[in-house]
Formats: sequence, C-alpha cells, structure tokens
Amino acid sequence: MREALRIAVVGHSNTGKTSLLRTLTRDADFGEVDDAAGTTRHVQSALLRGHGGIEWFDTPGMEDSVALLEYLDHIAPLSERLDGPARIRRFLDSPEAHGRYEQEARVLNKLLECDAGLYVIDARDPVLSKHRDELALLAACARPLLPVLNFVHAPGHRAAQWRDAMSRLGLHAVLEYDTVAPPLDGEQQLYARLAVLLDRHADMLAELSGALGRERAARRQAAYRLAAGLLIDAAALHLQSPPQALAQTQALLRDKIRGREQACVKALLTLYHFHRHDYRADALPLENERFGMDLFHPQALKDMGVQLGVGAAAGAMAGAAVDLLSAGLSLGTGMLIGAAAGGLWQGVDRLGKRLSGKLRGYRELSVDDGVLRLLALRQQQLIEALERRGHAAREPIVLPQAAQWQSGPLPAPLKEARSRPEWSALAEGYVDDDRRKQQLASLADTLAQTAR
Ligand SMILES: Nc1nc2c(ncn2[C@@H]2O[C@H](COP(=O)(O)OP(=O)(O)OP(=O)(O)O)[C@@H](O)[C@H]2O)c(=O)[nH]1
Ligand SMILES: [Mg+2]
Repeated sequence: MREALRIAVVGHSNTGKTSLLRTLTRDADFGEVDDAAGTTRHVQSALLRGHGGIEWFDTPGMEDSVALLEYLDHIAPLSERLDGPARIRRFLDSPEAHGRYEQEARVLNKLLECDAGLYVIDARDPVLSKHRDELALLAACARPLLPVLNFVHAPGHRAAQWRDAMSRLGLHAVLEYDTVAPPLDGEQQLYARLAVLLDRHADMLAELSGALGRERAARRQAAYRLAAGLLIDAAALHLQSPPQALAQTQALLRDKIRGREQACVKALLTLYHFHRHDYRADALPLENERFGMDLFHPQALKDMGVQLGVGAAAGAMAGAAVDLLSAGLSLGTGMLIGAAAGGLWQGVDRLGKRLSGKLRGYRELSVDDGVLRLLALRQQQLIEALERRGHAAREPIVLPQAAQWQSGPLPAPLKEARSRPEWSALAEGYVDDDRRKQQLASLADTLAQTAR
C-alpha cells in the first residue's frame, strides 16, 4: 500500500480551513467551526482513503505573522544567508516557538512535515501586509502551496485582487472553492491542480480524482433509486375501506405515505452524509401540518404548480383518490384512479346508472397523481440540493421551486404501479418482483434526467 500524501491546510484565522476539510472529507462533524477567530487550537488530521489516500491536517489560524516575521529577521538575519527551511527551523528551536508564537509554530512545524499545503483565503478580505507576511513565512517552508479562494459566492468578494497578489508572489495555480457551495467538479479541479504541484504523486491524484468522480455518480444514481422506490410504493398502494370507515382509511393512507416520504428523506440525508438537522425541521412531512409543506394539502400542490386530478381541489379528501372496488365489476381500478374525492362523487353521479346494483360499497383509496408529482418534485429538489451542498454548510437546506413533473403524463412505470398493489412495500403481500425492479430502475433514470 502506498503511503498517504500529507497535506496541511493553513491560512489566516477564520478563513474556513476547518470548513474546507469538512467538505473535502464529507464529514460535517470534523473539527470545530465557528464565526470567532482562533477556533482551531491544535493540529487535527483527517484521512481520505483510496489509492494511498491523503492525510489532511487542519491547523490553527495564523494571527501574528507581522511580528513573527520581524522576530525571524532578528534571530536569523538575512546576512546569514540561511535558506527558508533553515530559518524556520531556527525559529522552531527558539523559546518563542513555545511562547508568544506557539500557534504559528504549530502551523509551520506541520507544513514542514507535509508534502504540500492548501492556503485558505477569505476572498472577501482585502489583501493586506499581514497576508503577505503570512505567505512569506509559509513559503519559507519550501512546500508547494495551493491558494484556495473561499467565500467566492459572497457579494463583493475580491477574488481578482487575490489572484493578482498570488501571482506576484509566484503562486500561479489558484483554486476557487466555496466550502459551503463547492463547484460540482471542485474536487476534480483541486486534485488536478495538486497534481501539477506534486508531480511525483500525479498518478495517485488522478486515480483518486477519478474514483471520487465515480463515487459521486454512483451516489446520485443510488439517490434516484431511493426516490423511485418511494414513488412506486406510493403509486401502488391501495387501501380498501368499507364506507363507514372511509375517513380512518384515508387518514391511514396519508400517514403511510407521509411516513414513507420521511423514510426516503432520511435515507437520502444518510446517503449524502448529512444530518437530520440539515433539512429544515418543519420541512419533514410528518412533523408539521403546515399546509405549505403538507403533502395532502391542496395548497402544497398548488404552490409547486402541480395539477390535481379532476375535482380534487373541490373534494373534502383532496389528495386521496377514491376508486371503487368490487369483484366482478367491469369498472377497472384504473378508471377512476387519478380522480380525487370530489372527482369520485362527480364520477359516480355520471356513471351511477350503469353501476347501479353493482356497487358493493367498498372503496379503494389511493393517492392522487398530484401527490405523486409532488413527491417526485420534492425528492428531485432535495437530491440536487444535496449534490451541491458542502459539508461545511450550516444553514438548513431550502428547496427551490421547480418546473418539471408539474403536469403532463406520469412516467409509464408509475402508471403501471397504479395497477400493481403488490408493488407497494407499504402494503401486505408486497413482492419486489423482476418487473418492479426493472420499472424502479427506469423511473430512477427518468427522475435523474428530468432533474437537471
Ligand atoms: N458563507 C460561507 N461561510 C463559510 C465558508 N467557509 C467558512 N464559513 C464560515 O466561516 C466561519 C469560520 O470557519 P472555520 O472553518 O471555523 O474557519 P477556520 O479557518 O478553521 O478558523 P480558525 O480555526 O479559527 O482559524 C464559520 O462560521 C463558517 O461557517 C463559506 O465558504 N461560505
Ligand atoms: Mg479551524
């Protein structure tokens, strides 16, 4: 097994060093992150496995570089013509390395031990002499440094000035990488630039970058399979109810579907290594009855621009389509499915004569197409938000409004699921047969393709 590459993450305090490592290692619990400067006090490592892997080192922020550089000029005057690492060594051997400049000593010591450093910059900051002094100290360690411009989504950032200042210091490869909302190909960009700086490790970095790209694609595919599973379960679920228990059956149906969506959301958060609190608490289906988010409130559907089945908005049981169940009835289950409660009564009126004598009073409840559309939209939006979210993000996810899935025919696998009650994992007699597997995979592809 090859040895891990060792990379130190360095920079001024509070620029997002720990945040960057959270995002790069996909670990939202790594280290401590805070608005206050001086949050990280000690060096902490994180291992990124695969192809030898990378051992990352988070370091404390540099705060006293101006004074330290003066001190260094004093204890290792230029007239002695020591090279950079020798000057830094002299400082590290001096008593002040354990006194006033203890933080800086930890950083420089770690950088000397590493193969390279990422120099994290808060791109909102103006370029000041303290930064130049900081870079002079870091550069003296004679390790390749890659400047990383963080906060590049902030209004009025100074990325251009920073790029200019960096090139004046001989640092020509620069990476723009916002740790909260990193570019989708951010990792690829990072490892490509590191490969240029770390020629001997270029093959390993290219392999690692390829592996991370494949992982990303596989994760997205797995996410859409989770969403497709939810949709099939919901579309296939039919609950039968005697007329007097209609309200209870309807409540049961809704609970089952809400619970199923919740399970899907949890599985998605876990898949992407995020926590429950990364999704706004009241956005989870079971935890609120606020009509904006409740799956079964007509307003939730309207807000998303989703079309309801005929008459559903008028019906008292909006969202739950009612179908008639009766053995031997020529009226197939498919016929009234898609029409919600209001639609049913209109439908019965219309069909009343033809059906007379054949109705046994039993009804079958299933969810309206509109609910399936809303479920599809919400999972798509959540997945795409998770794809773009850095593990440094601390604000909960807010789903955008989207325009797909709002109208038009539902995809064929969902239509088929409508007439396959045994396909719902929420029902008794559930079977995950080959056809279900095939249709789920096809639906997952459709979801993934319509998301972008
Ligand atoms: N909006 C936004 N906030 C960020 C970004 N990166 C970091 N932050 C925030 O900036 C603050 C500092 O982040 P840290 O990761 O603790 O910074 P640090 O460089 O490790 O700080 P020290 O350990 O104190 O030197 C935290 O409040 C982060 O949430 C970013 O890209 N965008
Ligand atoms: Mg930190």
